[in-house]
Amino acid sequence: MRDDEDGDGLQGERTTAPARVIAERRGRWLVETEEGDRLLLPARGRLRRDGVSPVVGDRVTVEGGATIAAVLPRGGTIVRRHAGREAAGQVLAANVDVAVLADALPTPNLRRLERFAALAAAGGVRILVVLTKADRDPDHAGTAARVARRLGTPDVVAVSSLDGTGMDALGAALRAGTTAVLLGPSGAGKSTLVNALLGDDRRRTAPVRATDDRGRHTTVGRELIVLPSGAYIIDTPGIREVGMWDDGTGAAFAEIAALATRCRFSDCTHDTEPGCAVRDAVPPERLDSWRTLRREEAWIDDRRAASRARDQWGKRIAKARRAIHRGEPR
Ligand SMILES: Nc1nc2c(ncn2[C@@H]2O[C@H](COP(=O)(O)OP(=O)(O)OP(=O)(O)O)[C@@H](O)[C@H]2O)c(=O)[nH]1
Ligand SMILES: [Mg+2]
Ligand SMILES: [Zn+2]
Repeated sequence: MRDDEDGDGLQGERTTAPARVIAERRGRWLVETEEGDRLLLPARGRLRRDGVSPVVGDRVTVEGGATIAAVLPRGGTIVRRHAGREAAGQVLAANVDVAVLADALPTPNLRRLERFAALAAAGGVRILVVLTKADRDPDHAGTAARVARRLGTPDVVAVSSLDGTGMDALGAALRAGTTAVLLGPSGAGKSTLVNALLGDDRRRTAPVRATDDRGRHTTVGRELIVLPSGAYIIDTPGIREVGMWDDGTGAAFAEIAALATRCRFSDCTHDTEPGCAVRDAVPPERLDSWRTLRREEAWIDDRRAASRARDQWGKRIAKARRAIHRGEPR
């Protein structure tokens, strides 16, 4: 904390204190102060207008114990394309050190994991793939190894909240002070995992549908939970589909970027060009995922650029109108 943010010494001024956002509840935010007090507070209108509404994980300053006055600069973020709005990003969680990508054994969805990995990379967040329900897959170690190879990361663990498989490895990855966010589809067992880490049944969980193994969207809001180890974990509602926002494929598919430097053409698309160093070295499904995500990133880049241009244009028109009103020469 900077000295000037500590209002304690300034008599007569309203005091400001640092706090962390735990959850959002109907336009208010549950924050925890450094003293461990929990307050449900509104945020200043300015914050919300400027598009920096607090999100779970944010570090904020609270003024007079009554309002969130500022959101401090964010570290790692998870940002997805807004599901309803045109060319808008939605910050799901802030100040995240590690994204725990949860997907259930015996058939984790590799494409979804690759997409979440790119989303995390875009926000500067490292990943830990957690394959849940290991008790349902006798070859969970083999599956984990396959996933690790495909995603090009050593950080894959198979866990079971039921029989305790892999829970030590997961616990060790969540050190005191670390903030993790759980990302994965409904029914993957995210909340069950949080309960197992907590050692109690605080988070509500529900059985998946027997017909198709899908979850019932049991968790409805994001919430930051303090684990006994001193790590923080953000439980989230299941997301099956998520749109890219910032570019993350460069980092999430680092092996492709590295190989591409040896392609004959610098703008090689690794498709049919001669002298391509990528095409035969990367599994076709992996290259396919990369292509899909790259295309999506390029598309959203265009949309964002167009939206910025429209904003600029709108501002110029508004300015010209004001000038006319005042009778100024144009
Ligand atoms: N066999 C087995 N079942 C599990 C395991 N972990 C969770 N489940 C079951 O999976 C179902 C869904 O678990 P939840 O924890 O509610 O799933 P979730 O990912 O939080 O789902 P949402 O909140 O809807 O996103 C429950 O019936 C759990 O008992 C596990 O390790 N093994
Ligand atoms: Mg849940
Ligand atoms: Zn190539």
